[in-house]
Amino acid sequence: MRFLLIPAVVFLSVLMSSRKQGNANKDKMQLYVIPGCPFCEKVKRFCNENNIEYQLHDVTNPLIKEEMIEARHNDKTTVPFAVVDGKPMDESDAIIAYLKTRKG
Ligand SMILES: N[C@@H](CCC(=O)N[C@@H](CS)C(=O)NCC(=O)O)C(=O)O
Repeated sequence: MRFLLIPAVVFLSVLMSSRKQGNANKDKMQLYVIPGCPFCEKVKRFCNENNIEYQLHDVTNPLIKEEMIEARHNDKTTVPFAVVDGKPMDESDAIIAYLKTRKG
């Protein structure tokens, strides 16, 4: 019986920790960028200076670009594009303005 119990406990704790990780990533701001884009850099700099976590996605990868187009529900392809608190947002100044409102 003990032989079954230990692997079961290990399996469950790994499962729980991977779920926590999944939720953390979902809550994190998702930031779609292209390398060298000054507007993207502005948003990244603001986040870095204010300890706001984000997950970067490079839309020079066609699959990532497709994912961004699906997420934003409009015809725009400009970056930066972000999903913050579940909300799709574009325009660097608008993204920063929104982040300022949730800093508390
Ligand atoms: N006003 C926008 C400008 C964004 C912008 O022009 N981004 C360029 C890259 S630096 C872009 O996405 N160009 C590709 C395109 O227009 O599809 C902002 O502040 O976010």
